[in-house]
Amino acid sequence: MSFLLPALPYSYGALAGRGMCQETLELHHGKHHQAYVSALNALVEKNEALQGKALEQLITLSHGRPDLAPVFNNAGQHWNHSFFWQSLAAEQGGIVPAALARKLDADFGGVDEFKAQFKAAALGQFGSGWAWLILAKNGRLEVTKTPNAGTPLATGEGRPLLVLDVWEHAYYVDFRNRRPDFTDNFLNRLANYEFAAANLQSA
Ligand code: MN3
Repeated sequence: MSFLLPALPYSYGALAGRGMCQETLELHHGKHHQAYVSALNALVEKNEALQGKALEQLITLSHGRPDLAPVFNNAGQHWNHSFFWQSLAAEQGGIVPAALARKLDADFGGVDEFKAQFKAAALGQFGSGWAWLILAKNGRLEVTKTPNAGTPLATGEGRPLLVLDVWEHAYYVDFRNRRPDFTDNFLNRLANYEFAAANLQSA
């Protein structure tokens, strides 16, 4: 059994009016994400010990193993991108549900303070990577960042609630080199805080 590229939960053009054009999604989902899935399938096919494992298992077993770095990179990228598509709202983005807003108030001192920390993480990630809102093991919401294909699933630092891809391929078509504008646009117009709230609810 091989891994499949998940369909986007919206059309390629659905986010065009909110800072993520059709070309970005066609390239990012149809080319970049597909390439990670195809590479992962090829690696698993060549290594019997990896066969029949769930994606999350492949991530945890390959984490920190230099001999399995390509497996970690492609499995992590597949998981992170699948989670990222859901972190973008199909219609109205950037609206924080009341229950999540209360938790953000409690743990960050307010929604704006959360956004400031998230933006600092997104900009502070040198080179490629990801910015995350997670539910940490101590029960508090935290912002974190991971390089390249890194994911909180591997580090065990908490449960992912929302993610932003800060690889250049995520924003270069729409924002050129302006990662700060891309991040603001995500936080205020694209982020699916309903998805984050549902993840928090089920945690
Ligand atoms: Mn990407």
